[in-house]
Amino acid sequence: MRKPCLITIAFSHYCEKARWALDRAEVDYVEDAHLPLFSYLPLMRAGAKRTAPALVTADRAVLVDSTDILRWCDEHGRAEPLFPAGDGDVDALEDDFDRHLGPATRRLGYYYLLDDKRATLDVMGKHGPRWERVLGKAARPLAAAMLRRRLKIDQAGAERSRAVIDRTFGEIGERVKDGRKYLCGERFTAADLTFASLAAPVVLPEQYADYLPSEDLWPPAFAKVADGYRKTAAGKLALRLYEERGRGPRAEPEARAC
Ligand SMILES: N[C@@H](CCC(=O)N[C@@H](CS)C(=O)NCC(=O)O)C(=O)O
Repeated sequence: MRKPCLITIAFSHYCEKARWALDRAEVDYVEDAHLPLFSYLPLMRAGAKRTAPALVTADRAVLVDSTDILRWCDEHGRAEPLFPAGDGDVDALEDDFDRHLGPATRRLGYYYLLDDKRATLDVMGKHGPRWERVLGKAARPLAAAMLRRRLKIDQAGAERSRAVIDRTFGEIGERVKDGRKYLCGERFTAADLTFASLAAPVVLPEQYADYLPSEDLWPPAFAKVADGYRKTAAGKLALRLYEERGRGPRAEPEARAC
């Protein structure tokens, strides 16, 4: 029987969200990791959409959205459900993070990193098939220009994204003021997992380091922004959730094309 296969852009925070859920649910899966843009071909071949992650299950069903993968983990995995029955708050928060926080942290991360050749090359060199890394490095300026256009990565976009992140972090700070352990009470849910993984590009958890440039290559302006977010109540929550997850730099998954 084939193992479920997760097609990813290795460092994407939406892919991190899916990986976290699969790991937590103790699903025995393989990861087919790619660089941005190079991910289109394997996704298309699998019958997915153009965005990663996509999960190809053992019976060849194709899940094309990270939230669907979390729900699949609830049905097929071994962990406590991420979406407890009847808790609409979890669904609403998860959806809000997906729609607003995720695009905002991605844009801000790219805004600081894409201009920095050494940091970008460092990230690109860590995962994915060798040929993609070689070609990706050669085509870096072109790929960066395409990403900038597609994701509207410019100063105005970065400012809009900062406003979204500030608003979300502010709301979370308010929510956890009462001392609750997790976003929806005393139990870890999809809201927590989604918040922490989608916040990762701006709080830079140690456990996500394998997908980030080495710390000595962080552009100073980016390090400063991240430092500010890490000090907020929401930033502290994201870092604590990562600590609880307890995964150090991840052992290279059993890489395979799906
Ligand atoms: N709603 C989707 C969003 C996934 C997403 O935006 N993935 C990005 C990587 S962070 C992607 O594959 N982008 C490629 C593209 O849009 O062309 C999910 O939750 O899975």
